[in-house]
Amino acid sequence: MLLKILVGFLTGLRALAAGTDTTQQRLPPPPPLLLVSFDGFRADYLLRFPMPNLKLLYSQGVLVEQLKNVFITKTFPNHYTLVTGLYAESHGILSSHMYDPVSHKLFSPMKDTDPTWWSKAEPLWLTARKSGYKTATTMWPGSDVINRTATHFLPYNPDVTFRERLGNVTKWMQGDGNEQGVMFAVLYWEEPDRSGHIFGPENTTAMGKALKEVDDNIGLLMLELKRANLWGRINIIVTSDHGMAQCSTERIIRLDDCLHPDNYTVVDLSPVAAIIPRKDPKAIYALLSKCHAHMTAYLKKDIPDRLHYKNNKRIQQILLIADEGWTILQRGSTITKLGDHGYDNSLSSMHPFLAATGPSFRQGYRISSLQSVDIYPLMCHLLSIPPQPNNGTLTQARCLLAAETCGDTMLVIGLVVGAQIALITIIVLFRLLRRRSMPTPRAFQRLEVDDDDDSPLMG
Ligand SMILES: *[C@@H]1O[C@H](CO)[C@@H](O)[C@H](O)[C@H]1NC(C)=O
Ligand SMILES: *[C@@H]1O[C@H](CO)[C@@H](O)[C@H](O)[C@H]1NC(C)=O
Ligand SMILES: *[C@@H]1O[C@H](CO)[C@@H](O)[C@H](O)[C@H]1NC(C)=O
Ligand SMILES: *[C@@H]1O[C@H](CO)[C@@H](O)[C@H](O)[C@H]1NC(C)=O
Ligand SMILES: CC(=O)N[C@H]1CO[C@H](CO)[C@@H](O)[C@@H]1O
Ligand SMILES: [Zn+2]
Repeated sequence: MLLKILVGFLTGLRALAAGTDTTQQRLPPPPPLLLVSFDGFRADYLLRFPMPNLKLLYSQGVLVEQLKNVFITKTFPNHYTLVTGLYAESHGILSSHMYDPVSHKLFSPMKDTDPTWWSKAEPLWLTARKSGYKTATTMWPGSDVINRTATHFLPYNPDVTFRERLGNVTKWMQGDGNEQGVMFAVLYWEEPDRSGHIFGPENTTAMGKALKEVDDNIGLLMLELKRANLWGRINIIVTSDHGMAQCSTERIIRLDDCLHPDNYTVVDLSPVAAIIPRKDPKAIYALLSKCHAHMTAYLKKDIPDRLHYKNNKRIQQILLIADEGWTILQRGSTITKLGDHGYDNSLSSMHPFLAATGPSFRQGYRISSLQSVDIYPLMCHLLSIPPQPNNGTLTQARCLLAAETCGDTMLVIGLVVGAQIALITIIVLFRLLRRRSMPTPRAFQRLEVDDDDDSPLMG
């Protein structure tokens, strides 16, 4: 603990020193940054499927095996977190379906361009623009919001192929004689989320096919960046918004079994339901909280702090959270997908991964986990842009960078060395004691046993 505090203190001092450095010298512009999201890329797909191109990419860079994302583990909240560093309650995009009790507006993925939904936070493509950089977006959730767009953008259209999105991004990053290249670009692709929902993550045949296509697209990305002479000159982060859990017709929660649907309005249904009670909220909550063993009901004020999903007017009075793999249904409807996400963000099935490569990253380095809110301060650091207020830190993400000596590595080395010194000291002491205490048979016996136990550790 003490060591950790000391390391933290030293890191802080170093950051301070670095801060004063930059104000004194005029540094060359940083390498441009490309952030790519393959929607719904569950972390363990990397272990289950070959992915040769992705492996080639991170063998020349870094890998974060699991990214702890934010609740709720849905597409819109998590994509906005990646570019703002904020929990959903703070950036205001709480789900893919929302109701705002003040403006009485409804939000859905097909009705998302009204800026009032997004204005609680500023995505990095806007902040970077304000810092004088050119920016570009292709289909990222929230990227075609009125008055909040990047320098260049493609409006959302699922029919535009990956190759076309990539072609546009590359062109914008390259620039030409008249136009300076963009400094920060984001690229979004709908797979493997789409296949994960239809077939379920456990369908190895179907997911193998979808992930082969994703990996081919990563190969295309590497080729295209090489062709454009950007590979090796720009930083690239490849990540995702959330994972995917297997659903089943055998894991259904029917709200109608507990309460007549006339008693409440549903804003969002599964796997996390946002409920507005029509009448007596206490009575309706009481019925819903006893409804099913695999569903937890919360009154807004009782939503656990660890979810960071409470302090926002767009969170409704009652929240229902289904257990992993369970589906909440209403009005006699049936299950339509074999895979879903949105569940508790402490579940590893909900976590995506992160891979990165480029001049600023270490080579052949991996860490087991990182918070997704930490990616935003990392990207600001890479671009030398002052971050907006956010919920992330650079403490752990710093370890991924080539120019950094990592506090955590030093801590681990320190602990290992410390433990070895302690072990050797104890063994030497026991040996000494054993010699001195020969006359007492009982102590001798006990020490014999201890000595045997120690020997494997010595070897
Ligand atoms: C966009 O910005 C313009 C100019 O500032 C403003 O007049 C307009 O109302 C804005 N549109 C929306 C939808 O906020
Ligand atoms: C950019 O995207 C459009 C579709 O929106 C496509 O028609 C065009 O070919 C793309 N440009 C490049 C250079 O790939
Ligand atoms: C897996 O998906 C394939 C389609 O790729 C389908 O034919 C097959 O029935 C699915 N298997 C299971 C167990 O659902
Ligand atoms: C997250 O960051 C925002 C902006 O700084 C802040 O208002 C909020 O309190 C933070 N949340 C937590 C849980 O620290
Ligand atoms: C608890 C509660 O308010 N239940 C009501 C739900 O709606 C049905 C039908 O409108 C009423 O009969 C219940 O009293
Ligand atoms: Zn998604």
